[in-house]
Amino acid sequence: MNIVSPGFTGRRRSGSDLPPGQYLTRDFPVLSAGPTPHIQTEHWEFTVTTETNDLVKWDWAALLALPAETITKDIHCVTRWTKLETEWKGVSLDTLLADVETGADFAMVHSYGGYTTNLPLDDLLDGQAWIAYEYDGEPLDPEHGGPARLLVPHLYFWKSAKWVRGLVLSDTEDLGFWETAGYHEYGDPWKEQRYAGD
Ligand SMILES: Nc1nc2c(c(=O)[nH]1)N[C@H]1C(S)=C(S)[C@@H](COP(=O)(O)O)O[C@H]1N2
Ligand SMILES: [Mo]
Repeated sequence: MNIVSPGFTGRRRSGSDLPPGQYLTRDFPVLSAGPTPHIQTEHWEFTVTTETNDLVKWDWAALLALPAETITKDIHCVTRWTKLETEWKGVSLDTLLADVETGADFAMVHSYGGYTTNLPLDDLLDGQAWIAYEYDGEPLDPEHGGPARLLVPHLYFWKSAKWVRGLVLSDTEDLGFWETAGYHEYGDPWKEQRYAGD
């Protein structure tokens, strides 16, 4: 006897998976503030600059040589769509930052093309953030941030910088592209921190 009825084969999710003010989508919308940069992996590099101006760099081969994780997470865009259980492959920021000596509290994320976004360094650590280079088992599409993007799914998705090229660590908090334009400096979807002052 088949005791699994159609429609109940997956893990059941309830409405409480949805942060306030969000709706579910099955599509994967593309949201980019400018044109899609096309970065060849042979020219790609990721750099971390510390508050004392130390520089640590990885090229594409070095990134791929690091232990990768498969990550399944819900993502929440401030334009109100939420997509459940998106699957990524990438390298944890814990792995990348393990050998970086820093006492900084804040990170500015920089992308090819000039996009920036800011967040506390703690939000990049402890299994909360990755440099992702595969989506759904395929190399990440350029329009979704390929060859590699930041993935910080516990914050609104504008923090997940596409075409990521580096972090600048700092003792003081500066604001990134959307944060300067009036979006919240932190952006917790569960607290509905959409705009500055929320
Ligand atoms: N470099 C860069 N990263 C970016 C953006 C952008 O415009 N440029 N948009 C952000 C916003 S607002 C969202 S919702 C997500 C969208 O990612 P997607 O296009 O893969 O859905 O990327 C974020 N990262
Ligand atoms: Mo967004």
